[in-house]
Amino acid sequence: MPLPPLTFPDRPPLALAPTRVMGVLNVTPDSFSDGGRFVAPEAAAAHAVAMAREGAAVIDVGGESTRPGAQRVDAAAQVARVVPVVRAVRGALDEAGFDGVMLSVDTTRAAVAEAALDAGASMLNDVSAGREDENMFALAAARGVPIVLMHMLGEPGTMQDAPRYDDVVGEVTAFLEARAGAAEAAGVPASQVVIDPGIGFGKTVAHNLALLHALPRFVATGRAVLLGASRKRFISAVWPAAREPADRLPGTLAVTAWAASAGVSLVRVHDVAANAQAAAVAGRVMVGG
Ligand code: HH2
Repeated sequence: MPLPPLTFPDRPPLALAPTRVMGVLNVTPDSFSDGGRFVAPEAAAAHAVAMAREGAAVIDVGGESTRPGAQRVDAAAQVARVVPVVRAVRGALDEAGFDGVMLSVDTTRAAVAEAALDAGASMLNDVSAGREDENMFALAAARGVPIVLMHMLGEPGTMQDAPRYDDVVGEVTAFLEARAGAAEAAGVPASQVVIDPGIGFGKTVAHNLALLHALPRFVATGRAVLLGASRKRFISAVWPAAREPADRLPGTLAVTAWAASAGVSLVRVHDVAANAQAAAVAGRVMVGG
């Protein structure tokens, strides 16, 4: 039975349970996993509809890769990539009866976010948590849309150069609480703020595993939590045979099942059908019925 559409009601974020799936749609030439495959709006729209059929509640469209060492993409180039795709995807989803599936835009630039909202997006995903563009929170507040705030140590270009923490879970929690507070101070309701520990963003394998272990602590903050672990490199550190991103689905599913048991609201993934099934079964096992 399909889950009802994802909503961000004006009540405690934990009302987002059970865990929903956000499907990744990168319109970039260089993303680590799906780079170059969905740049054309028609290809992007077909893939988005397929992900909606597979159970995605949100489709996350991004025009800038944030993989370690990636080159930055300016706002105008992101708008040129993202806007035609958002428009085509929104139209195709509505036509296929998936008007309840949300589109989010993965950007740190308010100009890109605003253009995407105008084209049919209804959620923001900011991996800089509002630090790169001070207009991001005001935009989320003015448009009444949810915003994901992610932790990153440093910048994509250099973030994997020997990241250091004294207490990774404590520091990431404190950062996210401070950024969520800044968003609220700018007028974003608490129910519209989603926090994300930022797996792989300025973290060693040990840091990533500690953060994943601590997912219940992030959920216990009372905020909605998003997790992006799909096909990421720490999986191949645990299981070296999973060398390429496409080899890492079983490890991804293990994390998704754990995240669903821990009460995470959204998992951002490349393989929607498999992750939706894993999240649904783990969630039902967790509640015992
Ligand atoms: N991870 C990536 C991109 N955006 N956003 C959030 N909120 N959380 C994440 O963990 C996250 C994210 C990296 O994955 P991907 O989009 O597949 O790759 P690339 O950055 O190379 O486009």
